[in-house]
Amino acid sequence: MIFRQLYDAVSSTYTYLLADEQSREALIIDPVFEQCQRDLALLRELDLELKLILDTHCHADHITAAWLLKQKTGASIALSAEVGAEGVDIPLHHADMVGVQGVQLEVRSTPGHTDGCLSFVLSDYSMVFTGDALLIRGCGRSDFQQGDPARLYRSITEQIFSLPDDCAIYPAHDYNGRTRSTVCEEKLYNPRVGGNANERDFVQYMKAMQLPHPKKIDEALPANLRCGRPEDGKLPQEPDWADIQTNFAGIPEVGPEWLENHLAEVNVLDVREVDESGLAVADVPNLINIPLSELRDRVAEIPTDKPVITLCRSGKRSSLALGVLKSAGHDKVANLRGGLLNWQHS
Ligand SMILES: N[C@@H](CCC(=O)N[C@@H](CS)C(=O)NCC(=O)O)C(=O)O
Ligand SMILES: [Fe+2]
Repeated sequence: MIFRQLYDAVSSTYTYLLADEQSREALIIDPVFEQCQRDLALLRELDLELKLILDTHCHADHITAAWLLKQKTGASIALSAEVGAEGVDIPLHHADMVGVQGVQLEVRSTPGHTDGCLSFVLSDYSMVFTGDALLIRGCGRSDFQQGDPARLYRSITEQIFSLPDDCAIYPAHDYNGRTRSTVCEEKLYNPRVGGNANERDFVQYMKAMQLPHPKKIDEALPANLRCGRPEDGKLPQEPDWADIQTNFAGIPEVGPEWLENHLAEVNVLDVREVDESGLAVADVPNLINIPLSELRDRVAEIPTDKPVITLCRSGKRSSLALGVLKSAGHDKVANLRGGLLNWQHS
């Protein structure tokens, strides 16, 4: 199985990508709206087809990318039926099996943080995605959104601690950079529910906690009840001056075909050194040659009348030039994917 744990630093959310090596079908758990492009880039680069989008619950601290990813890929959205959200394709219930070809998850109802919290257990019981029911050495709060500490205690002890000791725990958040735990570890060391804690100990602990409400709660809850569809139903704005694909490294790129067809509308910045021979770019209008090593000092020479496409031999160095251009105030910039090696200019 292909497995990736992705992180959104703004909301401290983990997003998980699971896919089958043979069928190339993928599912994603708890995607974040603002990270949609990142997730699409990874799917593209790993040659995977997104078929299923799951949320562990109706999040209070960030907006899900479920709707947005569905618009981009056609994948189905699965969420607890309990949430009653609009736009769900597969309403989930306790004990359901859900997944894609080669990756199946058992659905376990684990309420207490919210009513509709689910944990997803990989069919071989090697991994569990606990959402906010159980966090690493912590757990989701139970002071709003139908939170109920006694219910949460039972969810954790009955539905998660009943899994094999070596089952790996992957939560929806970690606020300290911890990435995974195991059932055994949390049974022993979770400071709220581990060791010999009983339900009463746990409930008293949870009731004594005082946390500020999540900063984005007023925006996130209504949006997540629409699976992340914006109120106006419009897709977020993307650059319209070029056919840009941002890769998983975060670099905005255009393909050689797009460049060939739009040469008159852009300035082309070749950042190769003067002594580099071969791969000449003849007859390119608006061509500027500034070696990367001189770019910081000479960036003012680049006209600001048009977007800038950067290039070099392989398209690697030229991607670094984008940052220099942006710092100098150029906002429409992109790299030529694969560089001159990938461009047969005619
Ligand atoms: N500072 C964060 C707080 C987020 C928060 O409250 N997270 C919930 C999950 S939706 C939680 O249960 N946190 C547990 C904790 O902070 O111990 C924010 O403003 O978004
Ligand atoms: Fe949550």
